[in-house]
Amino acid sequence: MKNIDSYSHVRGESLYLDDLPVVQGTLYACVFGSPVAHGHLRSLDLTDAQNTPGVVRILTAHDIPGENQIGGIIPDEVLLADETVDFQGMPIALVLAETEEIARLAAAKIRAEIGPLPVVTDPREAAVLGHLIVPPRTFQTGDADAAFAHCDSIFEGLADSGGQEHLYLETQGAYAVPLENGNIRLFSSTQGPTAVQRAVARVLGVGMHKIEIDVTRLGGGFGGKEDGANLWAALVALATHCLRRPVKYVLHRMEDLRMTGKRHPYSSDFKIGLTKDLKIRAYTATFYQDAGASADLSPAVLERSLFHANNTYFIPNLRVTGYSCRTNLPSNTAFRGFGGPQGMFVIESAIAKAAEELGIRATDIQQANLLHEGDAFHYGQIAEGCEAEHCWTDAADRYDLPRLQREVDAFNSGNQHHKKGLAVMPICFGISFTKKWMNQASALVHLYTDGSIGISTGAVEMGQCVNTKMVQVAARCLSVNPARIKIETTNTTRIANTSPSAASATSDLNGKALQLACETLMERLLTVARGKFGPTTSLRDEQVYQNDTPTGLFWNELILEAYQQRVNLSEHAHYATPGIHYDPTIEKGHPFAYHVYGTAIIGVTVDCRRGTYTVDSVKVTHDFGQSMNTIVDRGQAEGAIVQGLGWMTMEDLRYNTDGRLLSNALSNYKIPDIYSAPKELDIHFLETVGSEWAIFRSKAVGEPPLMYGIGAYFALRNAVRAFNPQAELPFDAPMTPEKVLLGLYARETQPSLV
Ligand code: LUZ
Ligand code: MOS
Repeated sequence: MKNIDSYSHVRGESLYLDDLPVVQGTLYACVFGSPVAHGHLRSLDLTDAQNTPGVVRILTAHDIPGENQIGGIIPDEVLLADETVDFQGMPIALVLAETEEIARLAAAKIRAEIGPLPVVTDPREAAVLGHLIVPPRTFQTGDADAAFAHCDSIFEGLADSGGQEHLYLETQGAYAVPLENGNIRLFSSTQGPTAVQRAVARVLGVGMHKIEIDVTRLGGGFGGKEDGANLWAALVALATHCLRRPVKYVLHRMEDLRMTGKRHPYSSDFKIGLTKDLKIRAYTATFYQDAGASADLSPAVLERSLFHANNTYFIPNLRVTGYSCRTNLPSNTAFRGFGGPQGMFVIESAIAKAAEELGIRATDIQQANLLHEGDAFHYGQIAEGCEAEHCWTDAADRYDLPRLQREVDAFNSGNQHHKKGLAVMPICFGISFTKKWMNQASALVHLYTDGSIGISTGAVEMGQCVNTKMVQVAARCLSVNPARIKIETTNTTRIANTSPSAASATSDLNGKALQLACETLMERLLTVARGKFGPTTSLRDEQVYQNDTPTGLFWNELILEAYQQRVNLSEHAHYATPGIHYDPTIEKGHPFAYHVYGTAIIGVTVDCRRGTYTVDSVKVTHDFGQSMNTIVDRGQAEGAIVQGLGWMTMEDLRYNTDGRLLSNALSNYKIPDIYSAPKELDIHFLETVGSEWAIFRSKAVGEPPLMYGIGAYFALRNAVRAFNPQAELPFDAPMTPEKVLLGLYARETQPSLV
């Protein structure tokens, strides 16, 4: 089944936040953000801004009736700065005007007097100063220190990975409309409608029941709108509360780039110990996470880095520690992979370092250490339905890895100015929110008397086609034509207490809830049908069957019959993932419903005169389980791979030491376009049974394939080393063409340049 939105997308008729018709009297908001990254807010001069014709009001922290606080995990994030400013762009005041242009013009006229404080932009520096968001956490198994003594070789090093801008096509925004009795209806571009509802209620000092959040769809989220949407929604809601007028704010791209948090940059230390037969006997790592100015989701992101520190390898003695470091940058936040990719980059760096020093291929170490069925992860969970080796061998055989390696070697001996590199990237990603309580969802189904169907779930459509999958679930469970089904907007009055659409788990959680609701309705309908035709009656393809004989009683008539018998034709169902648990006091448990596995082989070619490169091919064997929609799942995998490649190769997020974003526009922050996408992208759907905790055994797909992109970093490294075997390259992603060029000529030509 194709994306149910494709028709309206292509015609430009799909409604995003900025397409919603605005109500008469709507005001437009614009934030005045801090011009400096850290300081005491002494005074504000609003006079010129206030005197601008068309400006209705300017709000500051003093106008907040409830709590000036939107921090989710830790209350360390004010809505509007009051005493200090903690990052450049931090909202200080909100201008409300008759037009968007006037609001922006007036915001530019605000002056703030700010007493400077020291600016920290480096997580290791923050750690030394003791600026931690939460106390450090350590996950361990076995005894790494003792095990190093029994290793035949030990390698240590540093591995840094950069941040990443979400670059959702649709920027952040919200639109609040006042209702009667102080109630507010709020349209938000959010992955987490309930998170927005909670933040707004808190800031306004009202009950959550007075705030209704409605979401049609998002033009992308990628994690940036899991918590990141709360701020903008709370700002417009505050304005609507104060002025009793509708208020809208959709960020301009450059505002969004400057003021919103991104993927967390990490700086890490590692130490890896191997035996002669290349088994990883011991591994330790310390992660310094750049959390930015407030906690946001950083501790949870760090937790996932610790969970995925072993990637897909069995390591009997492992100790990993994570520091979440407070810096003066916009608060970094969820981003597809949620810390997993950062943790995996470090172990892959450690393996690459070991391979380089031992003069062997990294694949020899990778393959020797793959997880097997029944192995314990360092957090105690046992690998069940483990497809790590299955994926590896399928990819190696299917794409003939030895031949690919020979071809690269042959090319490199025959070419001086171009070098090829190859890397294999196996992945393993745990599916479930690592906070147990977040693993729940609900769904509401109405069967209307004409046989049409309305479904609501807590899932937010953000381009991942979850709505298509929800229609598939309902159509399959009710055995009806999908054309009968309308999927409603995601709305907190229909579906309360939603978890954000995140963690790759949206289809699983909401799909299972929807399945339960449909199954209950089906039982009720069958009871009606059996009353007519006896106990062997069934319902399929919109018709009632007696044994295997069609009865001629169709769906529409059955629904009407049920209605006339006063049967309840609506059902609300709730699903909570069974079997998961975790004890943070010992850092052990069974946090994930299941794991997703896969292996990618990545090939690149470097132009050794320019440092530029192309990704020639990405060849993948991926464990989708029993995919319920191969078109959608392939699209998710392709998109994630290209996004992962971007993070590892070209997306160079830079702040200066004053905390100012230098890569502040699409002219200086480059993401992959069609020319930098792999020339060849093969994805093989491995045949597996899937997991019973996945909806229809169709495994979660949103995040896991992003981590294949990590392979591109190591493929490039191999190509550079083919040209310059002496190059001592730091593990410092992204591998931009500039870094490639410096690596190609490290040592050899540097003296002659001086
Ligand atoms: N969000 C979250 C996530 O709140 N918890 C998670 O474990 C998670 N994992 C991946 C992506 N988003
Ligand atoms: Mo996410 S990183 O919002 O699944």
